[in-house]
Amino acid sequence: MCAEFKEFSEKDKINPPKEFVEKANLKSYDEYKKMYEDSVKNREDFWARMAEEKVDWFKKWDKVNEEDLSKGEINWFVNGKLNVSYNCLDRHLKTHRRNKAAIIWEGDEGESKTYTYQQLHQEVCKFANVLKAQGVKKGDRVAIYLPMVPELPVAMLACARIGAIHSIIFAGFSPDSIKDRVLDCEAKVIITSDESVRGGKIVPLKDNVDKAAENLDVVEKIIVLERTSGDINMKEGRDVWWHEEMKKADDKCEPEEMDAEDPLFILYTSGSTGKPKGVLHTTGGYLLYTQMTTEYIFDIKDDDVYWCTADIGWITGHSYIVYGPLASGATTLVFEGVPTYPEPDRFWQVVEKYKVNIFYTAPTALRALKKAGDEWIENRDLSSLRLLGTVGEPINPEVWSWYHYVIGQEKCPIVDTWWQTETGGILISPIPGAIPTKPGYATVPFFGVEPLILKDENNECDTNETGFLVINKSWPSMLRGVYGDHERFMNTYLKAFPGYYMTGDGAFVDEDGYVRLTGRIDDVINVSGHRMGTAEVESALVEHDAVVEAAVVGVPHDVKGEGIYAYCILSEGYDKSGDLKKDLINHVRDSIGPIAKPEDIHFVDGLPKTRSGKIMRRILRKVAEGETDKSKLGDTTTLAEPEVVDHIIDTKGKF
Ligand code: 7RM
Repeated sequence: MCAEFKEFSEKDKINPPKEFVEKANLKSYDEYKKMYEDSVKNREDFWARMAEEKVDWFKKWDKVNEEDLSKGEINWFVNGKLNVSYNCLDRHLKTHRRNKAAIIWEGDEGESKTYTYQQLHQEVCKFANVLKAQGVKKGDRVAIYLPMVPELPVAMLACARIGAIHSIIFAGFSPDSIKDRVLDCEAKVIITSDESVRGGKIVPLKDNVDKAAENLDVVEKIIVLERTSGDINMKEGRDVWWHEEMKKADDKCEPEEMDAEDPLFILYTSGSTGKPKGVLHTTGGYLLYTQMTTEYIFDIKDDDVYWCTADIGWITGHSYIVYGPLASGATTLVFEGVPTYPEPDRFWQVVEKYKVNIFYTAPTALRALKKAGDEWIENRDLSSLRLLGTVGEPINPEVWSWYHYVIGQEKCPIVDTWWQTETGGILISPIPGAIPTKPGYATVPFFGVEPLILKDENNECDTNETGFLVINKSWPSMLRGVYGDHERFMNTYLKAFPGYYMTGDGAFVDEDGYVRLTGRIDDVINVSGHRMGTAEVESALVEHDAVVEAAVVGVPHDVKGEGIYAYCILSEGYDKSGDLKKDLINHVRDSIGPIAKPEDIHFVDGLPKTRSGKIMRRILRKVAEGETDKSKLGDTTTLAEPEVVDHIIDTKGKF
């Protein structure tokens, strides 16, 4: 059963509904344009004005911006002093927001809890004192491996309060992935819970941390939150209970005076090569930019309930569940569950329960829910919704139309927000109320952001011509580096196009000046909106004794967007079999986490390589998609052994 609606073509422009425009922050394209032009022409004045208006500073900056991208040096609000937790909490206590809900928590089984700004402030101050008592000092790294519970934002804000740098590890990651991250940033404390509950399933978080922390000298303390009361080991002298330490903690804790460029957090993200990189974000610019984008793009009003369905373990949760909304004084919903448990109407039931006004999710969730059928929506009251958002991957126009008609009832603008872990906040998105939308288009740059589409180092693309999306100059929430690896920072982002930040995405600009993203141009696969590096999955495969060489590509998947397809060459003595396939798939899951699980493994005797030894993934991708016609695989003349291509086509679907 599917509601009748006109499917938009990609050329259609949809004006924001009148009722929305009336109350919107920005009401016309001209207003946007004027402000945008000012933001790029008078860059420093613009940001100075915003920083003064939006953020509370202990001491004002000496200079707005100082940078040299050729050296990877980026400074915003030089010598300015502030504290992020002060801005997210304390300052609201002096206003009408003191008793407003800061966080509404909805548990996996429908339990719920609300924290007002005042209560949240108290919890954060207490936990900040717990951290201090465990020996955490300004500049120390704290790893956080928690489910989606209110204590997660409490832990983040407590770190920010005392100047510790948090590094959140998504609670779906394996012990090996935890270990890599904890070692890379040398975290001396890990915060976790006994177990997590998600979609009715229990995951042994503390066990995973125990495995990761075995023989890890850097880790001095593990703070354990009780979530399920499941059976776990507590190591004498190392492990302490969250609730016991909280009982002893004072609820007064002065916020540490931080420099605008002091690190706020490290978040690991996948790239085309090697292990995940520790993306480093700092204090002043990040806070200002996430707060401002929250206010303009989500257009939050004081009595709105705002819900971003991402996990806080990813950047979307950092910026748009915690820091942006709380700095704005909004009510932010933290949801522990999944879209389809116990039934595929879980999201809509939560929207109905809390009368959610602003709803921000990922195309992968929308595809799954659209597929489940509209009967799951028909009996739900979604009339509170005012604005819808999407993030994580390109949204196909059919899904966009469904979102617009079936979920938004034609009265909610859709903001398709493009950004990355590295950008800290949204760089390209419609401003609802001011920018007519177009299915599939992220549309226009946010204030102060100057995107360009390049053909090569010296040439820009023409209208409608796809090229490399780069950003001219920095913006306040740009990453400041790759933790502990300046060279990698330079090589990955700043060397390819000198003077510009390279995003790794392809895009074009159409005749309306609207940006449309076309996908990654590197070897990064986007699985359900999560980034997976091909190199990471390949190294997990070759870790297994049965595999000598592996090549991984992304294949289209109707729910996940892209799925992982792995070609493997087996070691001597191993036979191609269905059991071995299963073994390898499980091995990848155990070594990285469930999101990295390949859809299929294809055993081959050779891989298509150029004479210089580079794997031609283009060919592997096409064969994985089902192409059997050799003439449609493009140029294969540079291959060292062209016969390999026939072999790969012949063995598809077999062992
Ligand atoms: C926020 C986030 C970043 C990559 C990025 C893109 C893709 C994200 C969109 C999108 C098309 C969008 N951070 N991406 N948003 N592609 N339209 N609106 O997702 O670091 O995890 O991923 O995701 O390829 O480079 S991320």
